[in-house]
Amino acid sequence: MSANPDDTPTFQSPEVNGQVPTEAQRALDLETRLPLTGWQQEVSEGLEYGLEAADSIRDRTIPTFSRGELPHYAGINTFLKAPYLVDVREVGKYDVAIVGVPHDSGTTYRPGTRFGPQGIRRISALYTPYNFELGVDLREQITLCDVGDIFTIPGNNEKSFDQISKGIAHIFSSGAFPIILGGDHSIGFPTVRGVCRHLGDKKVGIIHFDRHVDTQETDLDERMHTCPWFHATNMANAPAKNLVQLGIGGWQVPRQGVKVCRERATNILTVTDITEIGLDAAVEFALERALDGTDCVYISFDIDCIDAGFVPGTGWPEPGGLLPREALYLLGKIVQRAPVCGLEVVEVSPPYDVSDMTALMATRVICDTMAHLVLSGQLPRQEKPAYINTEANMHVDMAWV
Ligand SMILES: [Mn+2]
Repeated sequence: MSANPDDTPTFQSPEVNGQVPTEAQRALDLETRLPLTGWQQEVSEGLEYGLEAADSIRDRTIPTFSRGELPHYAGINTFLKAPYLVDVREVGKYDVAIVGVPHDSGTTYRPGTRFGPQGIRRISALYTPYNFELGVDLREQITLCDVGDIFTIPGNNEKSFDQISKGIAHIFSSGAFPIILGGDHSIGFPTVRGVCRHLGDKKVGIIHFDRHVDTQETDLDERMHTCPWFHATNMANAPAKNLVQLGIGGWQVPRQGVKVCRERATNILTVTDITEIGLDAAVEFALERALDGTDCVYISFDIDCIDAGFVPGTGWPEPGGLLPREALYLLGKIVQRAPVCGLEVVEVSPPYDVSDMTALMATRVICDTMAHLVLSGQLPRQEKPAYINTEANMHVDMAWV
């Protein structure tokens, strides 16, 4: 081998059976194994309900009225253009249910997350149901519905919390995997309360991606978006020792919340911790602690865990957060190895967004989670997970005034 004259390192690709064993090569192979049944059904329904195209259209899979994925800029935007489920009593027939929680009365600085569900649904129209590297096609592999939004009560956190807990309990107990589009982070308490109502004596660990601890009892005299984990970890089904907080740090962490983290011994990693111990070690840290004595894991993903430069459309942007690919790597590895019982993505505020990029990041988090649930065999649902108790216990949380 002759030396490179200008000292530029030369890349030598290792070959196995004449092929370069890259992720890209693997992805090319994986695609051949995916069926096209769902796509063919979408085409035939499109032609039936949307009429065959005008005579000049050569591609005869195209209907006159757009009735599916294509074109991406057309149509009525549910999440990923999934069917809108009018009768929520039917939700248990689906593997995954998307639900919006348009609530921002818990916001203490920039409002606007009440438009989060709409913003996420709108930009989700950009996505296909297929991911190249993962070799997953959601249209072919799971059933997905969008149940629309919870009827929240503007200006009243407590009444909204009661609505949210009732709605999430309904979806969770049906067996459909709940994916919640926030909304500010105050909804983290009532969403987890909805799950806990149907856990019986089982327990849930919470993995919380955020720049903020969100553990103080009250903020501005109410249970605001800085407070969900104080109240969630008061429930016996959601012990504080199983709360894992990833990406915490900066100039917006209230000292009264820090005191609660110390007292309750929650499990915190800063961005520096994560980058210094490495992403795989951070995944081990999270799984070990969230799964210690619990039966399932709930993921609460605050979009502001990612560096503010990537997610300007949020309530309390804080520079110095995770890079998108770091956050997606952590999330993917965690979902692959934990029994996940639900996901919420919160703090997307479209009025402050730029080019829909914050809402797009939320869409990415949701689609990646679904794909990793497929790859780990958690979806499609074979049967209702054993940690779900059909009976509702309405007394999982203590009275609070
Ligand atoms: Mn936050």
